[in-house]
Amino acid sequence: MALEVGIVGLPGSGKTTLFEALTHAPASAGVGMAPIPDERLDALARVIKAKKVTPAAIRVVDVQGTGPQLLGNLRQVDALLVVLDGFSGTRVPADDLETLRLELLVADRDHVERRLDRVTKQAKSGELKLKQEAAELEKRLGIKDRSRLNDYLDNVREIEARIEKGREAGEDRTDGAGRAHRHS
Ligand SMILES: Nc1nc2c(ncn2[C@@H]2O[C@H](COP(=O)(O)OP(=O)(O)OP(=O)(O)O)[C@@H](O)[C@H]2O)c(=O)[nH]1
Ligand SMILES: [Mg+2]
Repeated sequence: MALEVGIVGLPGSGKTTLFEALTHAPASAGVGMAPIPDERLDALARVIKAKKVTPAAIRVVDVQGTGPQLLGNLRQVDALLVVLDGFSGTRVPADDLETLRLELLVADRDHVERRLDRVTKQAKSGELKLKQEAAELEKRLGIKDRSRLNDYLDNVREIEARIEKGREAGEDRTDGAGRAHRHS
């Protein structure tokens, strides 16, 4: 089974463009193989006069969606390849990376919470293994996330403040009808 890499990134960051460049598969495929260049292979093929040369390949997935939905589509891949928009001049790539990390974090939390919910119900049967799993999940949610959750909340507040500021700036540029221009 080939190594599988999932391409992730914010909407419009260039995921599909990279997917097509790597796999030469159409965007509609969503999954493709990216051959791994290896000059030794060509040299070997010449020596043994191989009729068919099959390079090793990585399976590449153009992952759709963001948020919890994103994580569901990601769970089976071996590695993530993050694409950030550094070409348009309209984004701050470091900020986009932070946003993406937060989305993954929140999606992870949701996943653990849902699993905990289920296991807690099942653990009422008294099965030790399930009780242990529930305790483990609780620990992860509580300890591992509490400090991160504060970071997350700080970030949310900061983003909200930034949006609010942008809105105020936008309201200065109203048209004749008094509507604010939208910048998208
Ligand atoms: N100049 C430039 N344009 C790019 C680059 N990568 C992507 N684009 C353009 O940016 C736009 C969005 O690229 P996509 O590859 O569709 O982005 P995406 O992340 O797949 O978008 P969604 O699937 O909608 O989230 C397209 O018009 C691309 O042609 C790049 O490296 N340089
Ligand atoms: Mg795309």
